[in-house]
Amino acid sequence: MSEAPPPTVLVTGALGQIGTELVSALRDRYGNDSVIASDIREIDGHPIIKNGTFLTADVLDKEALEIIIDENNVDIIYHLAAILSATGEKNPELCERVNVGGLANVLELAREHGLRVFSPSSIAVFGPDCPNHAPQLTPLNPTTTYGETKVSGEVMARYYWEVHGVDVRGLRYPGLISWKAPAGGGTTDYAVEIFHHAVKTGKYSCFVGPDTRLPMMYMDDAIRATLELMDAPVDSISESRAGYNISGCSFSVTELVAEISKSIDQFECTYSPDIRQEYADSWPDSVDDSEARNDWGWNAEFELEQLVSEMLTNLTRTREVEE
Ligand code: NAD
Ligand code: AKB
Repeated sequence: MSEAPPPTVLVTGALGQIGTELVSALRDRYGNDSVIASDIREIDGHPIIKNGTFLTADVLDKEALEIIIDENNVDIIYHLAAILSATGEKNPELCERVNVGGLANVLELAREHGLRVFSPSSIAVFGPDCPNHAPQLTPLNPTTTYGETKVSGEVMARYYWEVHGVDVRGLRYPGLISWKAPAGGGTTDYAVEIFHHAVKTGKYSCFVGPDTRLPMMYMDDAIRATLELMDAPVDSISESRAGYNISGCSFSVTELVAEISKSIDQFECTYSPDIRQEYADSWPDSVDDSEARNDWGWNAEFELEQLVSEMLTNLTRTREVEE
């Protein structure tokens, strides 16, 4: 018997922090021709544009998305296009429009064309009334517009599953740490920027205070979680399908600095908290991911020590190549 052909996948927001790595992983798995990357912007020389099909598309333009879906017989959408917390709080109207309006277009197209969807949520769904170790099921009262859009996204996704049978799944990603692409306008960006500054100058001025502790995850774990969730049999997926908690590690800035300092002598971190401190303070310290573990076998691999080692090794190597 011949093997089934690979699905055709469309990734929106593909040039962002997650898309840069998720598109590569999907192309490794399904082949370059089966994965269409799209974004509202183009970046000259970006590996995702060089290595496969790339189309510019605004997720607010439903007709343009529909043409891409029709012309390419798309089966699955990984919908990453969004405005993150720090940029979103500066322009809440845009954040609402892109995050909620963009997802509405994707879900409606998925219903009309029988597609599966991955739609990321975030730890930003939680608010100050959530316990420090965030349970899967807890009242969701975020203080940021970004967080509200993520709660709306989970509600919309569940509705499309329950009412229209659209197989849409999502993860409440923690702050993601990676070295291949810059972080895109979020509150947790300090935990990425700190590595670039440590390698380049040995100094970093952090925009949240030393005791700030948040749930974080190395990108390799996040990509694996995404693929594992989408691979899981539909009957293993519970009512948390639109926003599974997943835990990687949890650390304070002081702990992160101490770990970096083990490799970079004299590394100096100073603190100049800004408005992003408030957003960080409204989010939990860590998350309980027992439901993801039980339903589809989730298990993180990267703790703080290994994460720091990977980041410093890779950033030092790419810096040496660039010089
Ligand atoms: P990012 O900001 O790095 O990338 C988002 C991409 O979306 C950008 O390339 C941007 O050009 C594109 N985009 C913005 N508006 C668009 C539009 N109207 N049409 C098409 N493309 C548009 O974000 P990311 O970190 O890759 O995040 C992807 C998803 O994961 C988002 O839903 C985000 O909320 C979620 N998430 C990310 C993190 C994290 O730490 N990176 C954590 C939790 C959740
Ligand atoms: C942000 O800080 O906005 C994102 C997120 C946690 O959703 N990294």
